[in-house]
Amino acid sequence: MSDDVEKHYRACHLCEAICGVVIETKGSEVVSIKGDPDDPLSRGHICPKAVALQDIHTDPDRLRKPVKRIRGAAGEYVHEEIEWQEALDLAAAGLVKVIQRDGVDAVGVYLGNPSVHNYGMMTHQNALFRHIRTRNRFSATSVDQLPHHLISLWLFGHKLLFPIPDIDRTDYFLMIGANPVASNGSIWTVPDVRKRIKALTNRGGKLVVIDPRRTETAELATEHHPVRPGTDAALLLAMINVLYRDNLIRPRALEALVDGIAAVGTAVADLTPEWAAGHTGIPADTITTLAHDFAAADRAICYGRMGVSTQRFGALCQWAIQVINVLTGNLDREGGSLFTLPAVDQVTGVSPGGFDRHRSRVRDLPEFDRELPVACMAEEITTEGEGQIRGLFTGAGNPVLSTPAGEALDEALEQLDFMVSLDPWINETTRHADVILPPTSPLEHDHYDLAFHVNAMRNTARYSEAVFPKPSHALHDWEIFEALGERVAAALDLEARPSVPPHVIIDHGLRAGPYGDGTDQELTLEKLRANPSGVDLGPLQSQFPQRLKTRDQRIDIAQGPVLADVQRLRDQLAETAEGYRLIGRRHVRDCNSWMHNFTRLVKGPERCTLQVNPADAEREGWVTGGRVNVSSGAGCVEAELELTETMMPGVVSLPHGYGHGRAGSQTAIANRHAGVSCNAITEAGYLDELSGNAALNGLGVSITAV
Ligand SMILES: Nc1nc2c(c(=O)[nH]1)N[C@H]1C(S)=C(S)[C@@H](COP(=O)(O)OP(=O)(O)OC[C@H]3O[C@@H](n4cnc5c(=O)[nH]c(N)nc54)[C@H](O)[C@@H]3O)O[C@H]1N2
Ligand SMILES: Nc1nc2c(c(=O)[nH]1)N[C@H]1C(S)=C(S)[C@@H](COP(=O)(O)OP(=O)(O)OC[C@H]3O[C@@H](n4cnc5c(=O)[nH]c(N)nc54)[C@H](O)[C@@H]3O)O[C@H]1N2
Ligand code: SF4
Ligand SMILES: [Mo]
Repeated sequence: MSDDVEKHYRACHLCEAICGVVIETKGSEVVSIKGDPDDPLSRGHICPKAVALQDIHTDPDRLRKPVKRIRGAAGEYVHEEIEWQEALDLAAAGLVKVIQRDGVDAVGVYLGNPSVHNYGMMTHQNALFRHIRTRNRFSATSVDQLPHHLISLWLFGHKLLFPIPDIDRTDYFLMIGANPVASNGSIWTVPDVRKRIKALTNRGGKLVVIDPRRTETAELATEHHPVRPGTDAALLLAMINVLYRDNLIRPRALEALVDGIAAVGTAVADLTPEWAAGHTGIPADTITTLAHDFAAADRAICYGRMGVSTQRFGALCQWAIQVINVLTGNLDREGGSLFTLPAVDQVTGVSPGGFDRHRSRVRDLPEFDRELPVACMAEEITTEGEGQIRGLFTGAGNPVLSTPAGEALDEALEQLDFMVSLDPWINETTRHADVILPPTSPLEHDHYDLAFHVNAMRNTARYSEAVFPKPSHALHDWEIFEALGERVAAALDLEARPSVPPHVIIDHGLRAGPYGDGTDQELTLEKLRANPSGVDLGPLQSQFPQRLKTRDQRIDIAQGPVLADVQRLRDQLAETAEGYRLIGRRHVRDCNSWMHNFTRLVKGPERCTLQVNPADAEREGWVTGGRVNVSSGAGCVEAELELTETMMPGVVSLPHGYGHGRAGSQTAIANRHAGVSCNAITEAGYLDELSGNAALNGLGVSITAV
């Protein structure tokens, strides 16, 4: 390694914005991390989290070698370093023992969010999982975007066909339950969203935000309407009602492609703005105006994210959002929402997904894409009987903090016969593992955004070389999958297929893709290597009907299961709601549960506070800094109060991803900023019953002063 300052072009993989960065290094040190102005997508933008690329790499708590769990002197569990051979043998043997005794379904698998930010985990997970075809697969999808996948499958024929907001060319943007100014965008890769929002409002366009909290995004909006958590489906269906009632159905070019328009009109005929106003807290004339303004805009976008996905009517909301886009002719249209055409095209490469082909053993919840809702993972571990989970593999996930009723899961993990985790840290989840296999740091492996080019507001492609060489005696995530797969296959007498490294798969994907061999661009890995800031493939374009993957290349909006769910909405909204409604919150300097171990990201005022509206506080006698117990059917946490006008009365907000400081976890800084886990009070039984997605927002909680 030379001692000169070297420049490396790389993607920041920490969130979906996938910003291009320029990293300067000297020897083995990072000297600086800056935005890459030549990146055609991010145009130089970065957020305060980009420095974590360095902090992850240098964190002394990050495991450099595998560890196994043993009993310490006082009988407590401790993790001790072991060599790779021993670790891989132990991990494979532990899984094999469970399979040989109880069958493959006795092995559970949970994959967390960073597994889609790390392309080697995507390309190589099947090197292991093809030998463990368990029904008990789980992932962060069912505490997140499951409703988006389900609705994309039903309407467009593929789980990855997401309509992407074309913010740069729109006139009217209706944003529901999303806070991209803090999250940097989700299922919408949109680096520098603040600048793009300002450009929209500067050119006279509108941004209308529907959110129980006046968020950082709402502050930039032309309108903000607070909504009672969990009631957005009523708002959206009432808007659709107005479109029919006032003769505003105008599908434009979609007219020839869409079925079910009359049936949808019938289904919403009694769902008036007056009905919705009573549930949502948004006045009926405002709902009417929202529908009229949307229909009147030349180019409009309806988009909704976490807030309307992880709630009781997640799938119904995501359906209604796309139906509004369809009925007003704003889908597959510039300035509306469009599908991407990524250079490595997963829509043609991976399965479209499927729903309800089997169900969970204990609670009878439907699978999606061969995964069960993670809200039922704990009970599948603790309930005896055939198919009970006895061994668990977790990769890049922290379900103890990130899934509902996390404390019950925390206890359940102790009941397993064997657990192995693929993870760089000993945290709230991995502390239960018998063996932890730590991969190389992000700067030690190459990178291609297999997942997020699929969701990007512009078609680009970029490949980043590793910044630092792989240390000797270290393995990449994909190599660990492969090494485990070989061992499991050998023990079970199965065939382990030889594989090629992830970058070779990308090269094949590029050549076979829409800008590959025989096209003007002739994209190859070589060409991306020569353009480390990325290659621009142009703005999103209309692609109907050829991009649709439905059998008849048409869109049927009258989906039976969704229309049937409207009755559940009527029934459940009619139930009286007690207590305060709990919602979450994201801060620009965190990322789920795993960015609290870096001083630069956690410094400043305490962030794990319960935000409440001052009017509620006055009535209850609460003050900022006071402490309260927040409880639900799942449990109780003690939190510090923060009074803020930004909260809707009757609603309280607690961020997720906290609750550190548990015995055995080795994240020194996070443990000093422990906070409490929001998912200690979310309930495993509180679900979007249509999709199986967890309803993390909208739960009724009671609050008492400590
Ligand atoms: N800084 C930071 N960035 C992140 C992450 C992070 O943890 N920190 N996580 C990343 C991940 S994994 C994801 S999935 C994305 C999420 O990206 P976003 O969805 O944009 O982010 P959230 O902050 O979860 O926004 C959800 C919004 O919904 C609101 N909300 C809650 N309940 C309701 C409701 O019932 N109705 C309505 N209309 N709104 C509601 C909340 O107040 C919140 O403003 O962010 C990603 N980016
Ligand atoms: N109440 C509530 N709960 C929520 C949410 C909410 O808004 N409210 N948001 C939900 C959402 S959107 C999501 S996506 C989930 C996230 O849920 P999870 O994915 O389960 O949790 P993370 O906190 O993202 O944990 C990531 C784990 O991956 C590890 N890791 C990081 N990088 C790598 C890598 O390159 N390789 C490997 N092998 N491991 C790595 C980290 O050490 C950490 O253990 O949480 C969900 N939970
Ligand atoms: S917005 Fe921040 S965390 Fe997200 S990719 Fe860009 S620099 Fe990284
Ligand atoms: Mo997420």
